Amino acid sequence: MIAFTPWPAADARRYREAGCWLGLPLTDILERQCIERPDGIAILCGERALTYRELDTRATRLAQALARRGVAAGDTALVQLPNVAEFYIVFFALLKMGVAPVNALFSHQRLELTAYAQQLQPKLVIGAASHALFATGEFAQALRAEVPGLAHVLVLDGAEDGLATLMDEEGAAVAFAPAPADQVAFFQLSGGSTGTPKLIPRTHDDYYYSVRRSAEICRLDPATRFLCALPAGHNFLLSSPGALGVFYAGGTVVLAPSPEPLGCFALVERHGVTMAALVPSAVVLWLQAAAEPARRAQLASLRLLQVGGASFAEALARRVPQELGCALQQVFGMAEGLVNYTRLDDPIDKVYTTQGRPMSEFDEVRVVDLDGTPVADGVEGLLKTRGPYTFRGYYNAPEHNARVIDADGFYATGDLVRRSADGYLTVVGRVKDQINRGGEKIAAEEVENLLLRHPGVLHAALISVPHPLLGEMSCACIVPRGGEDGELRPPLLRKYLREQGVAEFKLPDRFRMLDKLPLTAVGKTDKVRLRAETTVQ
Ligand code: J2J
Repeated sequence: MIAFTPWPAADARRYREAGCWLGLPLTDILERQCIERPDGIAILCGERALTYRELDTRATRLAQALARRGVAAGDTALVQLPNVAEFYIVFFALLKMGVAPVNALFSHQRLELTAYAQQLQPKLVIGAASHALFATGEFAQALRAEVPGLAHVLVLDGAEDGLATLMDEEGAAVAFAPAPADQVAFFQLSGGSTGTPKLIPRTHDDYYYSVRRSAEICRLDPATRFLCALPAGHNFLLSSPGALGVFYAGGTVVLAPSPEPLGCFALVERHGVTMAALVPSAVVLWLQAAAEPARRAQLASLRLLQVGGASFAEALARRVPQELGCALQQVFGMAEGLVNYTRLDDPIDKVYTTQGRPMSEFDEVRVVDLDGTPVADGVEGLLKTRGPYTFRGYYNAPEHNARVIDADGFYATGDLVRRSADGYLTVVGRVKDQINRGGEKIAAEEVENLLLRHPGVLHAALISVPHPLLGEMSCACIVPRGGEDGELRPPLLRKYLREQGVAEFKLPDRFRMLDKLPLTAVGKTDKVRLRAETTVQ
């Protein structure tokens, strides 16, 4: 079994007795639909439609093919797939056999995937030939050096050892079972604020609860047609209520490669999409596109737009119902657990001005000052939380866990919020060293460490600066080692970072050369001052 920090026994008992934890694996979601509506359409992907039965059959076949090759319960897998039906087939296949995957984002590159592989030591890697990393066998070969136990690399649409072959393989049936419900089902990705990307173990029990509760809050039913236009593996799109919530309700997931409005609007019209989930920067693009009446008309079936992942300006929120013709729901969540929703019957001003309240009555929220003392309602403070679907520790990261999980098991989210008397949260900022670039999270330290490897860089600090569309973008403040250096021109620095294999969205949008970095009293880089002094056009 995979090691993780469990909930204390008393809490676990409470969550079970209250019916939060049912003792069922996530694969129950699929099994239910195979009985209730096997011919219902689970997934629409390009020209392909997959019924629940087909989804289940393909997942089972893949699981058997993998089991015949020695992949077994307790193993882990590193998966990187774009928004295609195979994402869910693979996910369920692995869960069925007790193999815990981590779903890397498609935008991730060599550095991120290698970091995940080093931590998880996967038996199996699944990628797509449409990604440069898996277009040739080179990266797979390099991974094998890092991961001695890596036995199989499967590439979707690849030349050999294709995933498709395995999903179609006939052979002797092999017995397998999901991990026990109170054990790790899979790993979520942390947005991160440290040098190394962290992994979040999620159990069947805790994740399934968040999925059911989310589906209930969003009133999903078999008629729901959900547009998944952000990365399918992201917690928002998987569980808030995301595709798993939609499958739980017997609805249909419509896959889109990106939130780009023209493609999405066509899918909404073609498939009668009723619900979509977006980050704020994508909403801006949708609003622009919908200004044209013919385009707006394409959205006629859309009833609910969920917006989350980054701060959503009230002025934009107010435009959604009017200009897109659907209800708005704000979602403030995190892969570590806690998810807040505005409710569908909330007074409209709450929907415009808050990021909702916790989904569960068992979510515990503390808003505290820098000393950890609770602040009064309405006063800005740090958000800490624990509950039936909030993790108790990152995978294999005791030192970091000691910093972010307190003695009572509360997770310090790093978000600055205000809580109203009725429990609604408004996100006002953050204390974690992270840049939220249109919903994509960048751990400043990770990029700083890469910059510091450059021979011409003495000091580096990555900060956020405002961006009209993304909300924030990143600016690297650099102290050169030896005065003006042609090697430090932005295109060269970006090239340098790219060559190190980091995801494109982490490349600094701006660079600023400084003689020295401002320091705080304790000698750390004073990022507050740095941000205040940095103006970008
Ligand atoms: C401001 N900041 C927000 C919001 C997340 C649902 C929705 C989003 C995520 C997600 C998720 C925000 N307003 N509405 O997992 O299930 C910032 C906060 C938070 C961090 C978490 C879900 N919604 N944020 O975004 O793990 O800073 O999850 O702590 O990617 O995003 O990022 P992530």
